[in-house]
Amino acid sequence: MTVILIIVAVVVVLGLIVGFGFIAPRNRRGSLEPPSKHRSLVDDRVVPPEEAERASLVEAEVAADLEIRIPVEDVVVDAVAERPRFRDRLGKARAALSGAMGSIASRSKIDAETWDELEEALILADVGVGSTQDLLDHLRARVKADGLSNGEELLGALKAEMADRLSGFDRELKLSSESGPSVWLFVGVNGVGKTTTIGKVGVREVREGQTVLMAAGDTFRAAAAEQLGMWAERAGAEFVRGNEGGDPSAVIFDGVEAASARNIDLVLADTAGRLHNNVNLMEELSKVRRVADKGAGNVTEVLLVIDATTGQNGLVQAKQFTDAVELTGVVLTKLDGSAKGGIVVAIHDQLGIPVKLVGLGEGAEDLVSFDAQEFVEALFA
Ligand SMILES: Nc1nc2c(ncn2[C@@H]2O[C@H](COP(=O)(O)OP(=O)(O)O)[C@@H](O)[C@H]2O)c(=O)[nH]1
Ligand SMILES: [Mg+2]
Repeated sequence: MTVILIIVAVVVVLGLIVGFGFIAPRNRRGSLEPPSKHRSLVDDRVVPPEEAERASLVEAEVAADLEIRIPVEDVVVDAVAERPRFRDRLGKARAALSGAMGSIASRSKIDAETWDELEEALILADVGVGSTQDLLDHLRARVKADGLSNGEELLGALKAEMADRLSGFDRELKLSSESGPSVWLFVGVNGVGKTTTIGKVGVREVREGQTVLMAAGDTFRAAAAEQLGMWAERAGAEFVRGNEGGDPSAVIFDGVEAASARNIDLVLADTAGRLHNNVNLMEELSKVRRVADKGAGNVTEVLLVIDATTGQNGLVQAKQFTDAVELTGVVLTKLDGSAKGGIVVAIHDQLGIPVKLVGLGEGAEDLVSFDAQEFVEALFA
């Protein structure tokens, strides 16, 4: 009896040891999971205590397990609606043009009045005086050469000419082929939609398999960094911020270094549209551009964000920014609003820079790559 009891006791003890042996490593792996989807990677000098503590936790975790895991499968926006199409969102722009265009289309001959009406419609559609004159000169030549004789043919030629002026641009967003993270810098005046666009781009790039870090280079207000932090969380991107009023170049430099140390593919850098002191915004931006390229990263895109509803004013701003930083493309936001759309033609014509992305709303999905043909069709159809 005693022998049987001893055997049973030994079996139970062995069973416990074996069972524990299996469970323990599983627990250890579990403890390597990120504490949160969203991690702050800045050093202690620039973050509040609880964030610094979280950052140091992350540092320890990263040191123990160098692979950064971004929880793409948990991204909230994964399950949301389809991408919008120009046609569905350009209703207001189309309405602005359709009255005049309908009247021109119904004309049985092309006379001085037809030309006046067309000129007025293009100016009202925000094409701008310079580009409108240019378009009209071209159309006059076409009418003569091709013997166009009525309003409908004239509109056909206008559509073709607009599409032609928008074609032949490289609208691809570039990633660096060299080692180190690619940096996409977003510039533009206050309120145009820089931070929102970075959020949308981040969501899109993470979904396409890139690892992304967002750097809060708009240090003008703490709320700006918080807004970007929320987008980083939503996208499943890393996030670096600095102190309110801090040096934007330093924040972006830190972001690039953090991304490089962690093998992150892409840094999306936000910038301010205004400044605390009297330092010239354009000087600040050209410094940001230089510094962003200095470390381990490569700046492959400098995108000017323009609010389409500001019409020709957007073009004036664009010229100032072009002088300060070499722009690689334009993001045209709020084309879903009261924008007239003609600004797209003016940007390509006057600046020679392609519109690469278009904002068609405030949501994560409301960002589309620009398609010239689709745009012209949506504007007139
Ligand atoms: N309708 C619409 N609103 C937008 C779009 N992009 C941004 N916004 C809104 O514009 C406002 C300013 O955007 P924000 O990203 O903070 O501008 P920032 O100051 O340039 O960073 C916010 O209310 C955004 O939701 C867009 O494409 N369409
Ligand atoms: Mg902002």
